Amino acid sequence: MRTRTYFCLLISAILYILNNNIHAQGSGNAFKMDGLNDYVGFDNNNRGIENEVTVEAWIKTNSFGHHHILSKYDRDAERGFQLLIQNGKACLAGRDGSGSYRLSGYSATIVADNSWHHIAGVVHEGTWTIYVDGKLQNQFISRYENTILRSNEELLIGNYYYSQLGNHFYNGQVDEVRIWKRALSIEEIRQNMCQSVPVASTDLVAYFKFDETSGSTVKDYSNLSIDGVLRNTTIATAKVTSGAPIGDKSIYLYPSSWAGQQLEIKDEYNNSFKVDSVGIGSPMVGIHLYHVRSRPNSLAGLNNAVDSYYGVFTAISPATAYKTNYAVEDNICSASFFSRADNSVLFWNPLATTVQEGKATAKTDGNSKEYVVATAPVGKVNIQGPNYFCAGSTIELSVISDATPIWSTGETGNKITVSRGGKYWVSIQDGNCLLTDTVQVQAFPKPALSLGDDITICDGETVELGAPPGLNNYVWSTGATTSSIKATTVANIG
Ligand SMILES: [Ca+2]
Ligand SMILES: [Ca+2]
Repeated sequence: MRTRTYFCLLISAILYILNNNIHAQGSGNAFKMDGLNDYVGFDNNNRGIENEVTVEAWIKTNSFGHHHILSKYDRDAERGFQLLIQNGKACLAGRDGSGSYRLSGYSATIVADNSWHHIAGVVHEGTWTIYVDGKLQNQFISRYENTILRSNEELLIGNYYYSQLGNHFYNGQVDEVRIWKRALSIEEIRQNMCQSVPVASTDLVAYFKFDETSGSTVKDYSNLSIDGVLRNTTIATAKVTSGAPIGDKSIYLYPSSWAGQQLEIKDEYNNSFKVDSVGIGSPMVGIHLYHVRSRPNSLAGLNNAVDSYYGVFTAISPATAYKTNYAVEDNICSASFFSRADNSVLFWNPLATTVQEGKATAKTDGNSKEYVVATAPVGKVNIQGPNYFCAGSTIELSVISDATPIWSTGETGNKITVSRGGKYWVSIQDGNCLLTDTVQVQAFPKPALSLGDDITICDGETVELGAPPGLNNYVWSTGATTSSIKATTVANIG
């Protein structure tokens, strides 16, 4: 029994470690829908949506069919909205109570290219808009003033069902789906798309991370907490490691000119990760830099454990190239950049890294990627050993170093023996930095010590014996420690 208990504890510990290593970082997991019958169903709660809405999702698909990423659409009541893909292009559609079917129009960008894209649909004051990767793609201005989106139809992710039209299953991966009961501005969409948002964000009425690993319940992280159920598959089957570019914090640029533009994130230790020299790739429109404040889901390929990492997402299409720079608060002596395509790739590849003036730089192609930097900050070298000794004897000076120290005596090695006073220094090449330390060693002359000729005294007589005064310590054969003693008995004192 006891053996079995230990065995179970061991298995639990291993599972705990595996779960902690694999699922908590960056975008975590995503769900892969098979396009045949998989979808997530929710109840028909309207979630407080009235006359405006924002729906957003990260998707990865290569299917050009007619698929619905999300729907909350009551065809009979003629209210609600759908986020869909047709012919590889994204669109927000729905009805607003007017009797007309509204479409934002299809995105110019083909989103079914097997890359991760952020899709956002917004209804605001009767205008239906579709964004891809933070860029406005198409828009329909209805000028209808009484827009009502309220719908008591079930929310579905990965499907739209209507009795007369059947199902429209989504075929591909989906992650980080959010619904807001408010129209987000383009700046808000860009600000939020590459970072997780606080679960208590105002007007956030549905938030699905798809990080579950078992069962069939799909957790709603919004304050409403209206969970869903994965249908016609299991989470164990549907879950994949997500490659969506999502960090804990992100910043972005969508400039009219790229000249001189840069993005910089500083971590809690004031270390800086910077992207600059962004080459212009047509039709690249924006770039996001995100920081994940936890250990990556895999350390394979790295030469060191790291506790955070960074990612770059290039909107719509890659730039031609860009540079990543890393500076720690102290200078860097040596550094290696590593990159991987995204969170779903469990191996890091080294990048050619330059270290100059305490800063590490790697030039990289213009693709979306994740990065870690393994660095060695400027070390310190300290010569250890006494700084004085008696002439005629020797002392040892030493340093602790993995690299080879070079001493002022020309010797190499971690210690030297010194028999003369003077100035000694050591230098150690640590990556790009030369570390040095200096000590001044003093050799004291040996004091002359003599008690003179032997003296004979009679019983009862006393004689004072003295050593030279002013020395640091004295020890007599009697145990006395003063500079002079009074001898009263016959003894061979010195
Ligand atoms: Ca996720
Ligand atoms: Ca299925």
